[in-house]
Order: sequence, then structure tokens, then C-alpha cells
Amino acid sequence: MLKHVTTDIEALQLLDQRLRWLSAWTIHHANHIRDSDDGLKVGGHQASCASMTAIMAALYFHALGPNDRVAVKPHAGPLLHAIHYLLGSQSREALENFRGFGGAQSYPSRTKDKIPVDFSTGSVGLGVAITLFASLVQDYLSAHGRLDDQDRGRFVALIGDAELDEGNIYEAIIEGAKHDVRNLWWIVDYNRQSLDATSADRMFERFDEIFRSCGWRVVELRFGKRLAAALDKHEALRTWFEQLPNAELSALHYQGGAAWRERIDAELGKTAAAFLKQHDDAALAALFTDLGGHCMESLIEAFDAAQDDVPTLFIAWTIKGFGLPFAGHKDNHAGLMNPTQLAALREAMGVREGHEWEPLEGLGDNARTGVQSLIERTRIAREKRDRSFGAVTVPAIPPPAGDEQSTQAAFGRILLDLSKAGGDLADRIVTTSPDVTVSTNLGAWVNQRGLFRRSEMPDVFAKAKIASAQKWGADNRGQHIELGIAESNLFLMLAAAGLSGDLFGTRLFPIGTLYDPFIARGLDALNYACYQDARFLLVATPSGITLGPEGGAHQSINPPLIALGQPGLRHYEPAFADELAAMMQEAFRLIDDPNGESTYLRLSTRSIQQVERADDGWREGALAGGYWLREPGGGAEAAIVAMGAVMPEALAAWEELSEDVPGLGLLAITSPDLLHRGWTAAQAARWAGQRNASHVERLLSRLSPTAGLVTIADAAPASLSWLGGVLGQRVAPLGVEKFGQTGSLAELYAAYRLDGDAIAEAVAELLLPA
Ligand SMILES: Cc1ncc(C[n+]2csc(CCOP(=O)(O)OP(=O)(O)O)c2C)c(N)n1
Ligand SMILES: [Mg+2]
Repeated sequence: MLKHVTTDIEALQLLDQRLRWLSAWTIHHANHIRDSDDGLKVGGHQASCASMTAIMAALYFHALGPNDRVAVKPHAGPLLHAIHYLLGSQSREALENFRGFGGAQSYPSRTKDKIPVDFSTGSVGLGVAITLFASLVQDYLSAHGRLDDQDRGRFVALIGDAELDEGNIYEAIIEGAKHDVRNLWWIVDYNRQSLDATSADRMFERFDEIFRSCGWRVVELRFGKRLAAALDKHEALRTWFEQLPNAELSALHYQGGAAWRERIDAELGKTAAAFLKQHDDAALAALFTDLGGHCMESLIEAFDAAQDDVPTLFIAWTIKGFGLPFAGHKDNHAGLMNPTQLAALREAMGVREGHEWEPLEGLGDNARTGVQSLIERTRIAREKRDRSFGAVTVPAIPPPAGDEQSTQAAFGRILLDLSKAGGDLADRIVTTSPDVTVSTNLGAWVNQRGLFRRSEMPDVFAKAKIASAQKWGADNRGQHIELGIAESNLFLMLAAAGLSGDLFGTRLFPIGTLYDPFIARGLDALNYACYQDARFLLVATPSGITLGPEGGAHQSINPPLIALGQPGLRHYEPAFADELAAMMQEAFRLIDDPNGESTYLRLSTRSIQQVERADDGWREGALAGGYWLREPGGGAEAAIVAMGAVMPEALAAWEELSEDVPGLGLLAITSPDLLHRGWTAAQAARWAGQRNASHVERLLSRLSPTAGLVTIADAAPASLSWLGGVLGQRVAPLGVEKFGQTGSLAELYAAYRLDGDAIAEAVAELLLPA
């Protein structure tokens, strides 16, 4: 007798089962078996996993190649771990410690998980969109001769259907259409359920239209093979089934075969009598749950048919919680099987008690061989890639000459000089901006290095000999990626380009510019970029009320506070061009350093008199967060503490007051963020037995313990007022708490109390006897 040999489809179906079991068990173990000493809910999403086990089995064990990169729907994290467990690249300990300290993370994490995670996910929508920008970065690298063809891959996003409500997805596909992005597969787990309930029916018809109009191919996998065949034979049944609203469909899936029978009988009557006769309840339930996203043959067929580079949206119909007791129930999002239900599932899957963690438990000998062989043939990378750092020696960046300069103009000049000087760093810089390239002073750089487009875009105005300061032709050698006005896309672009070393082994130095207040528009995407440890330089300009008549809605107040609370992002706010040059040099170094981070430069259009420097003594302090621009006298009773664009007011006030206030110092703050970090780090180190004062403690200890500090910044006063807490000195905080008024600088500084008078009054207040 011929021995039955498991086909790949059968092996994939078995892997689908294994993934359903292992993901459910991992979550169950964390919630019901592992000891909990704090009584906190652990959680996990058995239903969200169960809905895409077939999709992920088909992808990872069949469709994906070694260069393909995937953003996995956050709540399917346990499935990704289960896949790597089957591949031998995830440990049992990590699964046993799912959601525990150092264990497999709740949502796939590039930085914390030990398995290769291509993109972190968690905040829905962002993981989807970053794949599009990563694909653009891949095309950029290829066009610049920095990526071999054999290293190119496809970018895949596994998407929850409710995730499709996130607007950032549509911002991304609009941008993608402009850049003709390709090599994207976005696969929607269309289980028609969100967190709270079932999804609205009306939107569904629209998704395919939206994607198609952005140049995507849309492939719908609605019915599995068996269901399609049954419906082909029965037109009335098909019409009835297709018109079932989402909520009804989910409820029927939950209720099972008897409910299907009753409903069909009630609504189709005689027409369906023969059909009902041919199927018992179990057969009815099995048939109607044969949706496209659970049918291995349909999935494989669809993936195999989409091998060109056209961006493709797959809409795979599924049932949330497929195969689990709460399948289809609208409240199943965070639902957990109880121990009895879990035991029933274990039995049904042929898993022996005590053998729950065995990767191929429950498979007979023949099947096991087929499954093992498929696992071995799987082409995806098992190991995390090394991160690529140390690509470039950052050259010294000299400050641009000029007695009067603004930091924004100096930024443009520094980039221009870098471009003209050439070299590896300049060649690896890629700039990007959401339609504010010219107004943030990137123009000269773009004139030099050109706009990037895969296919040439002529500079129509130049061809017509119409005078313009800005060249605007593009080709595939360009180094500036122009984006539409969508700040979320800017941050996702920076995230993707900032992960270029990790994703493609080639370090890029991404620089993004925008107006400071609009950071808030893309804040979650910025946080997302930092969370993944993408490395970039963010240049925010102009900022504050210092932009004067341009003012109004463009004034920014709180970004320094945002930066103060944002891990992975270092805030620098220079007053002078030489500080800026030092900071840019440092920012480039940090991009390419394993222990580095991203940098946020808050700049200004205000042109100010540059200071004379006796030596380079300021530099180290400026890079550490602050330095004495005017040294205080020993044990001085007062200091002016100023940041950024208001430095001329601080200097003038210092000149005026220092005759009357002996020892008055002027402390230039260049990074409240770094000072604060240093302060808390020094405190933590003290408990570990190291007693080194932090930079800010050293700076402030030059003053008397009872000294008063007048802090001033064109930003929320809380950016600096905390300095009083370091050594217990008193503070009079000046800064901006309201915005929206236009006016000349003098008028605004007077109105918001950022001028010399305000500083004098604040100093006086602090020095008055209590
Ligand atoms: C930006 C953001 N908002 C809210 C959440 C909380 N949340 C997690 S999953 C979810 C619904 C997911 O539904 P769907 O995308 O359809 O995934 P499913 O679990 O059904 O596959 C919500 C609202 C989140 N993770 N991110
Ligand atoms: Mg859903």
C-alpha cells in the first residue's frame, strides 16, 4: 500500500492548527498557570490570534522569502512567537514568560524581543504605514547603488480590519501613490470585529475603491473553496449569505450549526430545504466558517498569483476567535478561554496533558515528516540581523561665518557646506519634509543634491527659463524626498529611513524638517519611530512666538516639554550658530552610534548677534545641556538661565543688572532634556554607590544654595522651572503660556513677558527680602 505523503497544503493546514494551539496556550499559560504576585491582569488576545493562523501559516511557511519584512498586527504577537518557536528560533522560556519581564513581548517589539521582529507594532495603523515607507527606502537605496538586487524584498503588513479606520493609513497610501511605491502586500484580517463590537457594514464597500484609486490591486478572499462551491450551486443561498450584515454573521458563527439551520429555514424556506437536508448541524457550521482567510488553498493561490511588484491589498474574510468557543462573539477581543474550555480545545487538538509546549504535539508520524520538511524549507530569516553602526566618521562641522545669524539660516548653510564639501556623510544624508522644504531652509541643499523620484520628473519652470531660486526637477539620484503635508508621514518616513541600517544593512542619515508646532500632528508616529530606535535628525523651525508677525497658529509652546518626556529623542535648542554646528555634528554621530539616539533641534528664524568666544570651553557644556555664558561670581545669589532665541534679551539684562547684582551669572541652556536625564541618572547611580554630581548639579552648585534663578525660554516655562528642584534654589519662571497673537517681536516679548523688563523684575523679586 502506498504510504500517504502529506502535501504542502496539508502540512500548512496542520501548521495552522499548531499555531492556533500554541498561541492560545501561550496566552492561557500567562494568565492561568504562571504565578502572579501582583494580581494584575496579564491579558492577551486569543481571538485576534485565532483569526489569522491560516494567513500567517501561509505567509511564513510558504510565501515569504528571506528579504521580506513584516509588520504583524499587534494582537497577533503570540502567533509570531509561535512561528519562531516552530522554527527553533524562539525559546520555550520566552513563551512561558509571555508578557513577563524579559519574556516574549505583548506586541512584537524590534528592540525587546529576541526573535527577528522587522517592525514593532502596538499603536494600530503605524505598523501598516511604515511598511510603505520602508519600501520607498528600499527603492531609494537601490537607486543609489546601495542595495543589491538579490537583497531586495517585499513589505508585508498584517492588518486588523478595525485598524483600517486609522487615518494615517490613507495619508500613507496617498503619499505612496505619488512615489509609485511597490512590493507591498497589505493583508486585512477581515474578521469584521473591532475591540468594542462588530464593524460597520457600510464602510466595507469603500475600502477597495479607496485603495484602487491609489493604484493598488485589491484581492478579496471572501469564500473558502468549499463554501464557494456550495454557494455556486445555490444562487438563493449565496444572495442570502452575501447580504447578511456583519453583526448577524458574527452572531451566527458564534451560535453554530443549529442557528444556521433555523435562520436559513426561516428565511429561505423551501428553496433551501434540500440543502439543509444534506448537511447536519456540524457540517453547516463547518461550511459557513469556510471563509477565504481560513482556507489554505485560497490563501496560497492568492499569494502565488501576486508575485509581481504591484502593491496589493488582500481582504481575507475571517472569523474572530476561529476554532475557539467564543468565535464570532462580539465581546471576544480580550476574551480568554477558561480552564475547562482550554482543556476541551486541548483534547480536540490531540494535545496530551503535560505535552502542551511540544512543538509538533498531536501530529501522527506521516504528518509530522511533512510538517517538519516544510518547516525546514521555510525561507524566512531565523536570526535577528546585526544592527549596522559605525558606517561613517563624522567630520568636524564648522559653524558658518557671520556676525548676525539665525539658527534656521545657519542650518541651511551648514547643510549646503556639507554638500559642497562632499564625502561619505553627505552622500548618506537623505532629507525629507512635508511641503516645508523651502521655508525650513533646506532649499540650498536640495538645489545641490536634487529631489528623489524613481522616474525622472522634469523641472518645468527651469526648462521654460522662468527665474526661480529653487530647482525642482527630480530623478533617482536625488537625496531629498519631498512629502505632502502630512506630518505623520514625515515621522514614518524618518522611522523607515532611520531603520535603514537595521533593515537593509546600510546606514542613512535622515534629516526631516517641519515647523515646530506641527510636531504634535505626528506625535504618535514620532513616538513610534523612537520606540523602534530609528535614528534621525529632526529639525523643527521656526518655533515659539519668536516668529513674530508670522505668528498666530504657528507659534509653538510645548514641544520642549514633549521632548523632555520622549525617550530616544534628544532635544537641543541652540542660540548661536556655533552651538548649532556642534549639535549637528553630535546628532550625526549619535545616528551612527550603537548607544546613540535621535536628535530634535528646535530652531528659530530670529537673526541674532553671535557671541565672541575666547576658546572652545563652551562646547562640551553646550553638548551636555548647558554652560555659563557669563560666569557667576562665587556663591552668587542670582542667575539668569536662558534658552534659545531669547538669548539677546538675557544678555542685555545681564549687562544691565550685573552692576547692581554682584556675581550675577548667565547660564545658557541648550538641552533641558539632557540636564534632566543627567540629574535623574546621577541620583539612580548614587544608590548604586557612585557619587558623581550630574552636569546640572555642577552648574548650579556654582551659585549660593539660596540663590534665585530667573529662567526664560520661548517655550512653556515648565521647560526650565524644574531647575529649582535640583539644589532647592528658588525660581522665577518666564516663558510662554498662551499663543496665537501676531505682532512685532518687541510687542510680543513685552506682552508675554520675555523682555529685559520682565527679567529685571523677576531678578528683583527673587532678591527682595522675604
Ligand atoms: C492607536 C490605537 N488605538 C487603540 C488601540 C486599542 N486597540 C487595540 S486592538 C483594537 C481593535 C482592533 O480591532 P482589529 O483591528 O479589527 O483587530 P482584530 O483584533 O479584530 O484582529 C483597539 C481599539 C491601539 N492598540 N492603538
Ligand atoms: Mg477585527
